[in-house]
Amino acid sequence: MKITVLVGGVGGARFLQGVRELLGRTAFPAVLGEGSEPGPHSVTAIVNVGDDAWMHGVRICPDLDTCMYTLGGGIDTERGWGRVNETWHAKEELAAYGADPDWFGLGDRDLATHLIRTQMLSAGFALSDVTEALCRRWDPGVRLLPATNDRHETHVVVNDPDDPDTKRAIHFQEWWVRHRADIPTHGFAQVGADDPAPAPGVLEAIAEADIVLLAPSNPVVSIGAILSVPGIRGALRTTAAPVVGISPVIGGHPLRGMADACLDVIGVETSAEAIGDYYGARSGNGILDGWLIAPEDSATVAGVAVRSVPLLMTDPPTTAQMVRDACELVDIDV
Ligand code: FO1
Repeated sequence: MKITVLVGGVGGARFLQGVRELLGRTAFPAVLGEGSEPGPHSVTAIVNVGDDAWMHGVRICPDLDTCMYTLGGGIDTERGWGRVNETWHAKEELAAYGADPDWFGLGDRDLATHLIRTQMLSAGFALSDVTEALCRRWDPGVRLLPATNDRHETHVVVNDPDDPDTKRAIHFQEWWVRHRADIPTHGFAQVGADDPAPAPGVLEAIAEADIVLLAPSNPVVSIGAILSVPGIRGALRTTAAPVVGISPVIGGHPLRGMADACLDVIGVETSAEAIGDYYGARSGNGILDGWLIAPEDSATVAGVAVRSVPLLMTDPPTTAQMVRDACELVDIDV
């Protein structure tokens, strides 16, 4: 069976743990760890790169790294990002030099990942090649594909903190980490390459899947940023595979992260129904066939089969049940 999952950061990584729990380690040679036997199934994660940023001269890919570290056992589970047993000496030394930004948590162990990635990118390797190389160490057991190899950063239009009468765009990381989304915000825009293309394998992973899942990630800056890569939305609308989304809210609230702040910016209510409508039905001009919502919520989405199941990802077996529920909803045997 082939499952393709669109994922962002923390929620997406947790969800992938459930997919791997259900289907086993994936047979892609590049991600097979020493001695791990290929299973009969394959799992491909199409990972958001809108959070990616250049900082202190290195390229940081938060969602790819969160998925890689989480599935590889290196994540700090408290923070949900970065490495466990981390130290912050480089960050402290950079701050001592007055180097900006001083608000971003650049960990010493994490820095090694960014140095390797930056060296490989500088040598001309594509981000998908870099990710495959890094995954040889971490052995996530699923294939991690960047949505695009091109620069396609999420920037945020805000009131200029120094001059409220003017607007300016800041990088998503500054909005998210420095300001905690707590400044007047007008919108999001993707910044980078003029014509970003899906990374190699992305469109095929959507077209050849038995089922495509939208992880319970941020609908705007994670799933939305993936959908903004030309070609991906069209591939979702035309694939023979059913497309099932998992609601990122429980009781009308996101578990963590600031999906509600992002949804407010684009004028979408933070509810399972409004997010389902935002994604829309494939029979309309949207991308969903199915929509899993939590028992605490209710939703009617025209043209979309809605089912209410527990959505709290407390551990991989529980999350695996959510994946089974998604498959059952669209009559896919797993
Ligand atoms: N999130 C924070 O809230 N504070 C940080 O200092 C921070 C540093 C950081 C470093 C590397 C990395 O891969 C992720 C990091 N994140 C941090 C998370 C990052 O902002 C993600 O983009 C968000 O969590 C959204 O997925």
